Amino acid sequence: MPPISAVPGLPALGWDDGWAAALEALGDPSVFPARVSRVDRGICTVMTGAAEIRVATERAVEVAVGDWVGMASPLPSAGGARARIAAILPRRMVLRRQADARGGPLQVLAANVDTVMLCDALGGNLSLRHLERFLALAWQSGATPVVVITKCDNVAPAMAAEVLEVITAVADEARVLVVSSTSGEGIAELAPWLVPGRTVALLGLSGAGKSTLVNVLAGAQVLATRAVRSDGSGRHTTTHRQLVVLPGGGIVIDTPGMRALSVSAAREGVEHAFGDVAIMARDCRYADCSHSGEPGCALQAALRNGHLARDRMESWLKLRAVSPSSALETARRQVSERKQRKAAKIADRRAARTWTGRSSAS
Ligand SMILES: Nc1nc2c(ncn2[C@@H]2O[C@H](COP(=O)(O)OP(=O)(O)OP(=O)(O)O)[C@@H](O)[C@H]2O)c(=O)[nH]1
Ligand SMILES: [Mg+2]
Ligand SMILES: [Zn+2]
Repeated sequence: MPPISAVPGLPALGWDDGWAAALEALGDPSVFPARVSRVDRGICTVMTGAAEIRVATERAVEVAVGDWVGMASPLPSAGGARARIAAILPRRMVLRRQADARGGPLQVLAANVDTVMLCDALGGNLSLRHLERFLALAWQSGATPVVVITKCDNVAPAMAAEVLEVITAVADEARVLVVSSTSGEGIAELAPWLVPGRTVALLGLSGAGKSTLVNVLAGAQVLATRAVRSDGSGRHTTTHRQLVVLPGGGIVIDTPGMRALSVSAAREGVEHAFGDVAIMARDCRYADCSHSGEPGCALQAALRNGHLARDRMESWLKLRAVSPSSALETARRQVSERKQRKAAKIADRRAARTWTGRSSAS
């Protein structure tokens, strides 16, 4: 296999004035910048713009693929080999997920990502539920999600069009594209996100075709790929996250296919992915409605009159249940509840007054 990326120069890696200022703020002019392209246990690969070097990592500093780091100058005689990570520049964003559904520790997937491409394969194990969770993860991170339905050569065009329609409805504001790495169909439509200096992370189940897509974009076999099993499930071919600089500009991060889909979905992220359900829930009589049988529950009403599918409501509830309920979140909710109660009281009083007014007038 050829090297992952030719020496690309700092701007092609996403270096800009903001990062330069962050580096300067470290106050050590001998420190030089590099971007982390791969992390392994105890060691990582960084790109300096002039070279790709392997450096040891200390357990205390948790670097992520996509991080910009300040490197302590090596001795000139060491030829870069002894360079060491002096600091991680403050991250603009992090993509994280919960390692398990019961709310385990948050795992950092990548840092400083502009776009998250959620890959799901046609003719494979494409699942709306998974997609919704990935969307929640992406919205929560602050990156722009784009849904990429892969392997469209696997199905008839009419089928692909139908899936596109359904997924577009689920994806809310996120763009949905249909591509094939085999036929090349739709690949050109990815161009708006693959621009010099911008970083795209590919996420999705194992076997979705993420690494194959990167190879097509890179125009070379830079990453290993492997056929899926007969049941359509992947073989977890990719085992580490890898940042690749594309020859045409643009930076992509390939990630290992996910197993556990539990997502650290901040409430905001969840509500973005389930916009319609969240909007319906605003009509519940009680602000803290659990939607499990309270009087005046808008979701239960929507279920009864067929405006909401039960499985969609259940996955929405499940996602909310795994949301980290931060103190801030709780406080915000309490304030909004108090406001609502106050508004209701005022409305009640006003209604009572109007009513008495009317009755005395008649
Ligand atoms: N028919 C068809 N097969 C594809 C396409 N893209 C990928 N594949 C095949 O799907 C299989 C899995 O592709 P990978 O790229 O390894 O999938 P991945 O998402 O990287 O999987 P993990 O690394 O396990 O997460 C391989 O056999 C690919 O050749 C496509 O557009 N059409
Ligand atoms: Mg892969
Ligand atoms: Zn309710």
